[in-house]
Amino acid sequence: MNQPATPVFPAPAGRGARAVPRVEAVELVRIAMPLVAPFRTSFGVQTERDVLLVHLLGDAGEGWGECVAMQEPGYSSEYTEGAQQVIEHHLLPRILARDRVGAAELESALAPVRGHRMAKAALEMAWLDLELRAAGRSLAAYLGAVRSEVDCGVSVGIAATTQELLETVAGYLDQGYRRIKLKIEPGLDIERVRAVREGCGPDLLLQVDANAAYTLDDADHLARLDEFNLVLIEQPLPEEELLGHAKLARRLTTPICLDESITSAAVAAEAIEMGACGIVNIKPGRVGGYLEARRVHDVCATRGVPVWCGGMLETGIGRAANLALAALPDFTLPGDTSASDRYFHQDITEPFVLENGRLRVPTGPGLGVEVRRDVVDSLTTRRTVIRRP
Ligand code: OSB
Ligand code: MG
Repeated sequence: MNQPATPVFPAPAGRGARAVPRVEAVELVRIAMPLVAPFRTSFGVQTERDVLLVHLLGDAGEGWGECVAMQEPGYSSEYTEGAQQVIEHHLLPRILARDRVGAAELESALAPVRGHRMAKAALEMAWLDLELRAAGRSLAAYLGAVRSEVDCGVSVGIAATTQELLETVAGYLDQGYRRIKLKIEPGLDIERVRAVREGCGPDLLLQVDANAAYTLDDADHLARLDEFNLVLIEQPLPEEELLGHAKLARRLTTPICLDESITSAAVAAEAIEMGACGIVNIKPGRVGGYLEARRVHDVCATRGVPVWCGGMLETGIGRAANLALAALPDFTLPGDTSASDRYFHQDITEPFVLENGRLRVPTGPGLGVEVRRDVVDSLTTRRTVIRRP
């Protein structure tokens, strides 16, 4: 930890041909993980995560990755079954046709396939884990982490009643979460936010996430949120509407943070230049992987735009990697990196436990977590093995 950030991405080991492990087979494991409570957003209700895991079996050990796509294409156009299809039929064939492909070479190898960033990111995560484990190096050190623990917030779904929302928020604050994010949608916004602000006091770090549920015609309505001194409003308008966000930003005092819209470092640079956002939520799956996420971080840091680490209801695998990323210098706001028990009764790695409102950044080789194979097996709904041709 506390290593200087590396300016470019070197091969993790860099000593001879053995530095890059050879992948002999890829196991795609689909698991069904029940959530501790239904999670309602403006795009739907989730009661269970349908997760695609990528397990690499190499000549020098194993590697695990997690695909953050949801079962339904409601957050973005990607979804679990589609990601599995594109991984099996379009992405893996391009990699397994080669002898040894390093994690840093994946992006160029997969560039002929447009989009499908969550699918690509899942492979990159597994490749980084495999390679960094073999090299005895942590993902946090590789990415340039500067802290050993990160401040945690929690994303609170749309509740059935205001009373229920207040109880849920109070429970999270008791656990020590340092920031509350409320999911909102038209009609369940102003009064919900008012109730939480009045119930929790002026010092609570409070923000909202609309998941693209509004239009620019709602500008006057959204300006009513300004009186609540929110840290930010996340993704009020549809993904493609960068100019719309820039226009909206001029009508609000609450800073706009983009999530869905930020699909790459290049888009982040454009959005910032247009004035579409003053804060960026970084999700590695959404931008195609941890290396691109690091570039988004760098683009924002250079332009004085704070970032925070978003979440996609990840298992311990993706959570471990997100914590490594959140340890980079420009992650100055608490993220949606909550403890395992906020999502699942039983995680598939050692659980992440909140300590004084923070989670520890894993320091072990690779992602730094051990996958509990017995738990994975007990949750498995489908298993596909792809061997090199
Ligand atoms: O928009 O940030 C979002 C969960 C699934 C899909 C999109 C989002 C979210 C969350 C929860 O807000 C983040 C988390 O706790 O993992
Ligand atoms: Mg969001």
